[in-house]
Formats: sequence, structure tokens, C-alpha cells
Amino acid sequence: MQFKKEFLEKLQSAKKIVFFTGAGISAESGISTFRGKDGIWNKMKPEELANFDAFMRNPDLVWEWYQHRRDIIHKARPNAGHYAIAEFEKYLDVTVVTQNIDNLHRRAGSTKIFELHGNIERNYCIDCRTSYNAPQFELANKAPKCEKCGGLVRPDVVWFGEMLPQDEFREGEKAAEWSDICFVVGTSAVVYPAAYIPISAKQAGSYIVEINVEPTDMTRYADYSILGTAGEILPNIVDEMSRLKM
Ligand code: BV8
Ligand code: ZN
Repeated sequence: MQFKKEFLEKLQSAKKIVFFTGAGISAESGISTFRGKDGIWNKMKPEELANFDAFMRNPDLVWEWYQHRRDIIHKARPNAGHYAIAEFEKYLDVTVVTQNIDNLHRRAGSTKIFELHGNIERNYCIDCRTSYNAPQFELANKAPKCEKCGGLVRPDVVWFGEMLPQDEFREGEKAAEWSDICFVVGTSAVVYPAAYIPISAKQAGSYIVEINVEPTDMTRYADYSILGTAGEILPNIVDEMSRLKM
């Protein structure tokens, strides 16, 4: 696979890189994206399920939807795109800033990850915030009650209208601003404030490389837009990397 000369020069001189990832990097692991042609938002409105009011109106329905997604995620495996990002750590200082809640970057071996929208493996009580990540709660197909105070237990994911975890966002933004290259992989870049991450990188002078199967809202900011799947493109870039950094 041929890459632009300017990109290879950037790769050669780079020290710090950031991967800003979205659902597209997990598509090849069999996890549906949100807005693509087979996206889950096509079947139902995010407002119906991925927000706090929906949860309070019908906790069992929302909990069941997350159980369904957890089952899919537990059976899923990281794909070549996740493993390639983990492999980059052999050559460079790598930070992963992900919108995904599927834990696949961690399972692929990445060590510095900021999860902007939470993690589906974690749950907490909405009243006393006790965390419940033990497998016993995985089996409940109704919204479980807190053992301490009887409050409702919810998935530790960021719903629409909710604040992002401030430390994760701030640390992710800092890594993006200090990066030499910011890869934007598998995201439609329509969800804010997460989508500010590559914009902050760009404003701080980082070289923006988009990897997607189609153009997106981020393409106009990209210094280099590579059309293709993450599972195919990223391993090719790692091969180049090992050639350049030998
Ligand atoms: C908040 C829950 C306010 C977890 C999700 C401006 C500023 C701030 C907020 C807003 C704003 N404008 C609008 C808002 C409100 C809203 C928002 O952004 N709405 C959008 C839809 C217009 N934002 C919020 O509500 C956020 N909260 O701002 O709170 C506030 C402020 C102060 C005080 C209190 C409150 C919270 C946003 C988080 C919402 N949670 N999910 C869950 O159940 O999963 S959103 C959902 O979208 C997921 O988290 C996902 O991560 C995120 C982004 O989607 P993508 O990852 O990009 O996935 P998508 O399917 O869209 O795209 C996939 C891409 O991959 C495609 O481009 C496709 O081509 C590509 N692809 C496919 N296959 C491949 C591939 N690429 C490469 N290889 C492949 N093989
Ligand atoms: Zn409680």
C-alpha cells in the first residue's frame, strides 16, 4: 500500500501520536456502528434509549438493551485495527482517546486509553454511586437494585445530555494538543464535545490523518484522508513504521 510522502516524513519524525477512535474501528469485530448503513440508530432513536430520562421511564428496557450489547461485546474480539494501534506502542508514545465503550482497545493491549463515553463493563448505583462491575450483575436482565441503598444500577456510559468524565476529556484533549500526528479512525465525528478532540489537535498544529470508509465531517480538517477499513489500513501503516524506525 502506497502512502503520501509527506505523511511518511511526519511518521518518521513523530514522537507522540494520538488515535481518536469511534465505532468504525469495532465494526470489523462484528459490533454495529451507530450511524452507518447498518447503524443501530437506524432501528431506533438514541433519545429512546441512550439517555437518563428514558432509563428512569423504563429502566428494565434500557438495561436490557445494554445487556444485549454487552453480550455482543463479550463475544467480540479485537480486530487487526485494534492490534495495530497497540503495536504502535513499540515505536512511539501512543495515546488512545476513544468514544467506544466496548473495551476492545484494552483487550488488544493498548496501555494509555481515555474513554470519553464510559465503558459498558462498568455499572454504578444512581443514588450512592457504588460501582457494580462484578459478573453477577451481567446476568440480570432487569435493571438491578443497589445492595447498599436499593437505588437503581445503571451502565457507566455517557448518555445524551450528560457531561463527559472531565478528567478523561481533559487528559485526552491535552494528549491531542501535544501530538505530532492525530489519527481519526472510524468516527462520523458528529458527537460533541468528543469531536472537539481532533479539532483541538489541528489547532495545536498536529498532523490530522483520517481513516474511514467514507468522507465525514472531519475530512475537511484532515491533512491526509485515507479511504479504507481500519483493519486493512492500520496494519499497513505499522509495516511502514517498522521499516522507517528500524
Ligand atoms: C453533552 C452512549 C451537555 C453510549 C453516546 C455541542 C457541544 C456539546 C454537546 C452537543 C453539541 N451539539 C450537540 C450536542 C448534544 C450531543 C450531541 O453531540 N449530539 C449529536 C448527535 C448532534 N452531545 C451530548 O449529548 C453529549 N453530552 O454534551 O452534555 C452538557 C454540557 C454541560 C453540562 C451537562 C450536559 C454526550 C454525547 C455522548 C452520547 N453517548 N453513546 C452508548 O450507548 O454507546 S453517542 C454514540 O455516538 C457513541 O458513544 C459513539 O461513540 C458516538 C459517536 O459515534 P461514532 O463512534 O462516530 O459512530 P458512528 O456510527 O456515528 O460512525 C462510525 C464511522 O465509522 C462512520 O463514519 C463509518 O463510515 C466508519 N466506519 C464503518 N466501518 C468502518 C469505518 N471506518 C473504518 N473502518 C471500518 N471498518
Ligand atoms: Zn446505592
